[in-house]
Amino acid sequence: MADDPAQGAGAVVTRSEPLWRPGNSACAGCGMSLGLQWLDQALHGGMLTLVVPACCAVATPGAFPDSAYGVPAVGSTFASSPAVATGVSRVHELNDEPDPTICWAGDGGTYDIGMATLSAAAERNEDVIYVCYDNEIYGNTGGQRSSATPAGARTTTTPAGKPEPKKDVMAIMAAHGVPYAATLSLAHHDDFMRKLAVAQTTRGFRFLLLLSPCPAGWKSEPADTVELSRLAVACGVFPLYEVFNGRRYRINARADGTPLEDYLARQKRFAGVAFDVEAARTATKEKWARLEALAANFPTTDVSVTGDAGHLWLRVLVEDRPSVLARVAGQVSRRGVNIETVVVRHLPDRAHTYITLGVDADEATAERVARGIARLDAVVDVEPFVGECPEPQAEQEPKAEMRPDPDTPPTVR
Ligand SMILES: Cc1ncc(C[n+]2csc(CCOP(=O)(O)OP(=O)(O)O)c2C)c(N)n1
Ligand code: SF4
Ligand SMILES: [Mg+2]
Repeated sequence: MADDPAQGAGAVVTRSEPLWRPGNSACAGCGMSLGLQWLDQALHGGMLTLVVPACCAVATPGAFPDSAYGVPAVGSTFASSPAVATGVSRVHELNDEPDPTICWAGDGGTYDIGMATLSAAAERNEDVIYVCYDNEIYGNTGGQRSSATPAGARTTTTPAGKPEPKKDVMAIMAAHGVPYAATLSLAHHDDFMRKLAVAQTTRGFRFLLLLSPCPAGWKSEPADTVELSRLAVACGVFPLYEVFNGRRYRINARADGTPLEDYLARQKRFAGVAFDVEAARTATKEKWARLEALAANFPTTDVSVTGDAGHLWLRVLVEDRPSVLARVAGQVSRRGVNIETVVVRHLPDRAHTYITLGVDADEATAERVARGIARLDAVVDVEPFVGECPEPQAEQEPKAEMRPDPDTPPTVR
C-alpha cells in the first residue's frame, strides 16, 4: 500500500495492491470473487476499509498475514457488520479520512441474520456503502436456503425446492429512504461502474445488490457465471434499477423476451424438483408491473423539493458531454434564477459528473427549473433539496456567482 504520511489528514490515499489478490480459495466461476475485482476497478486504486461478516468473502481470502485482501478488512459477526461499519465510518470521519467504508456481505448476512443492524444503520443514514453479493444461498456452510433463495430452488434444507419466494430486499431498503439503492449485474460492466461511481459520490447509506452466481450452490458451470447474470436480467428475474432517496425510481435495463427457461436450464438447482415455471413467470410479470408502476409514478424526473432547513440546492447528475454545464445553467438562468454556487465533481467512472448548484429561488420555482433540467438528454438525475451543500469542498472554494441576463446566456462551459 502506498500510504504517504506527507499527504496528511483529508488526503486521498492510494494503494498499489489489488483489493482482491490471487491466491484466494474462491471456487472457479465465483460471482462474489468477480464482484470484488469489479469493485476494485470501480475504486480506481483508492483506499477503503472493508467490513465483511461471516460468509465466503471472509472464508476464502484466508487469514492475516496471508489474506487475499489487499486493503484493510475487518471480519465481523453476521449480526453486527452494519454496526461495525458504522464505527469504522465514524472513526474515518473523526480522523478526516475520506476513504469509504464498504460493507461486503452475503445474502444470509443481509436478508436474514444481519437485517436488524442493517435496518438500524440505514435508518440512521450512516455514511456506509453496503454491497450485498447475493448468491441466493448460505454458500459457505454447504448450501442452505436463505430468504434470498428463489422459489423452486433446491438447497440442502429445501431438497424438494423452496416453497417461498425470494424476499424483496430492495423494497425494504427503499422503504428506509436511503439516499441511493441500486441493483448490479456481472454482465453489465458500464452500468456497474456508473452505479459504484454514484455511490462513491453520494453521502449517507448506500445499498447495492449484486446478483452473484455461485457454481457450487446453483449447480451451474463455472464458465456460465457471466452468461447467467446476463440471462437473469434478460428474462426479467433480476431487474436492473436505481432508487434515489427511497422515492424516485429509474429502470436501467428491461427484460427482452428471453424465455425464463433459458435461465433456469443452466442451473441444476431447479432440476429434479416439481417446479412450476408458469407460476415463476407470473411472479416475474407481477414484479415487473409493480416496478414499472413505481418508475412511471415516481420517476427521477419527479422533482419535488425535499428537506426543510438550509439553502436551496439543485444536484444534477449528468453524462459528460460537451456544453452540458452550460445547458444545465441555461435552464436555471432562463427562469430568472440566480446561481450562487457551482460545484462540479467528476465521478470516478470518468463518464459522469455531479453539478451542484446553489440557487436563490423559492421552492416552486426550483421545481420548475428542475423539471426543465430533467428534460435535457444528458441528465441522469436531478434532485432539488433544502439543506447543507453535499459537496464539502464548496465551503473552501470561492463561490462562483452568475447573474441571469435574459438576453445573454451564462458564460459557463
Ligand atoms: C449467527 C451465526 N449463525 C450461523 C453461522 C454459520 N454460518 C457461517 S457462514 C454462513 C452462511 C453465510 O451465508 P451468506 O451470508 O449468504 O454468505 P455466503 O456463504 O453465501 O457467501 C453461516 C450460516 C454463523 N457464523 N453465525
Ligand atoms: S460457494 Fe459459491 S459464493 Fe462461495 S466461494 Fe464457492 S462459488 Fe463463491
Ligand atoms: Mg449467500
